[in-house]
Amino acid sequence: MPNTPKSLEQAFALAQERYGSLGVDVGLALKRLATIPISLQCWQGDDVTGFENNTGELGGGLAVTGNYPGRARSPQELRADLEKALSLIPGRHRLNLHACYAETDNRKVDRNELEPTHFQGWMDWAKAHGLGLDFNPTFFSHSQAASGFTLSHRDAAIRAFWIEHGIRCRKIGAAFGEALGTPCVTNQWIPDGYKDTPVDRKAPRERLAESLDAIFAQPLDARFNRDAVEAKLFGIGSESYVVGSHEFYLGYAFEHRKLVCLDTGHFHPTEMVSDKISSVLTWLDEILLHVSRGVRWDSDHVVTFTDELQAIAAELVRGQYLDRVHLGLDYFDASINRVAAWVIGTRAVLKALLFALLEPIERLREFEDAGDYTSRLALLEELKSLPFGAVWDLYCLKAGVPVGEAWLGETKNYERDVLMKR
Ligand code: RNT
Ligand code: ZN
Repeated sequence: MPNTPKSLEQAFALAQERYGSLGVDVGLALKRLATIPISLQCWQGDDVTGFENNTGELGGGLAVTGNYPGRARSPQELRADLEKALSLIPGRHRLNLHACYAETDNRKVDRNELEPTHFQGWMDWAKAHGLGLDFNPTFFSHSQAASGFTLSHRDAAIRAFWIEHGIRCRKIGAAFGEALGTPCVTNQWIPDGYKDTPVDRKAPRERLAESLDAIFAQPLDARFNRDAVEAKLFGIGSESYVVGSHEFYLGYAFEHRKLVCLDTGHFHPTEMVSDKISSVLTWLDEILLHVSRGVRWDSDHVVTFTDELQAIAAELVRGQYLDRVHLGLDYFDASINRVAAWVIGTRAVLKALLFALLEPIERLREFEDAGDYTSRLALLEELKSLPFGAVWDLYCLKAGVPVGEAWLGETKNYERDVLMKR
C-alpha cells in the first residue's frame, strides 16, 4: 500500500486501537513527543572544521573519517544544510554550536577574545527559525592546545588562555539564552591527557579543578545559561590517561551543582549510559546527553535505532526525567551525505522516544512489583512487534515532514542541486 494520507490514517487508527487495548494513550504520547527538543550538532555538517581558517587539522584526539563531497564551508552553507535537515525532521529542535563556528568577518579573533557579537548571525538565524541554541567552548584544533593539554596544562599562561576562553563561552551561552528565551547548555569538554602511563595523575586533576573554579566563578542566570562538564575515557593520543575522567567530573558537578554530560561513546564498550541516567539523576538536578554510537570504540557513528538508544529513551520516559535531561547529538561521519546523517540520527532519537512513550508502563510495573518477571519479559518482547511504525508515520504526516523513506529523495535532490556544486 502506498503512503497516501488515507492509508496512513487507517493504519494509525488500527495501531491506536491495539495500543489502547494495553491502556496506552497514543494521542498523549504524540503530544509529549512534540515537546522534546533534540540539539543537532553543527559539527556534523563540516567535519568539525569551523570557520577559523586555521590549519584545518582536527585536534584533541578526535577523528573524522570519510571524504564524501559537499561539506559546508561557510556559515551560509552550514545554515542552508541545517535548514534542509530540519525540514525533514518532525518537531522543534535546537542547534548545538561550537566556539570555532564564530563569524568574525575574516578578522582574526582568538578564542580568548570571542564575544556574543561573533555569533550574532547564528542568533538571528536561530530566532528566525524558532530554534534554541546550545554552546561548546572549543579546547582543540588550536596552537595553544598542541601539547594535548589545556585547562590542566602545567604552564599557567596556557591555562589562563583557556580559562578566558571558557569564561567567554559561558557569557556567549547566556547571550544565546537571553536572546532566544530558552536556556543554553554550555558544555565544557577538554582533550587533556597522556598517550602513555603518567607518574602523576593527581596534579593535572588538581589544576583542572582550579581552572574550572575560575571559569565558573561568576554565577550566571540559570534562565539563560546552564553549565555542563563532559568526561571521556580516552582519545587518540590520550589512551592511557584522561584528566577529565567520569569520576572527576561527577564529583565536580555534584559539589558545584553543574550538569554532567554523558556521551554514550565515552565509556567502556560494555558500560551503558542507559543505566547511568537514574544513578546520576539521584544526585544531580539535570544532565546533558551526547547521543552518539560507538562502534568498537568512541567512533562517533551516526545514531541509529539500537537497543541502547531504546534503553536510554525508556529510562527518560519511565523515570519522568525528560524535563531534567538535555538531549544532544554528538557524531561526525564524513563518509555519507552529511544532511542525511543529521536526519537519520535525529529521527532515530525521536523514534526511540516515541517507542518509549508508547510503553504500557503501568502494566509492566505491576508485573515487576508482583514479582512476575515472566510476564514482564513476555510483554516487553511483544511490545517490539506492535504497530509502532504506523504511529510514527502519522506523526511525521501531521508535522508536515516526509513519511518513511520519502525524506531520502529530498536529500538526494539537495545533494544533486546544492552539495555536488560545492
Ligand atoms: C569529544 C566530545 C565532544 C566533541 C564535540 C565536538 O570526545 O565528545 O563532545 O565530540 O565537542
Ligand atoms: Zn561529546
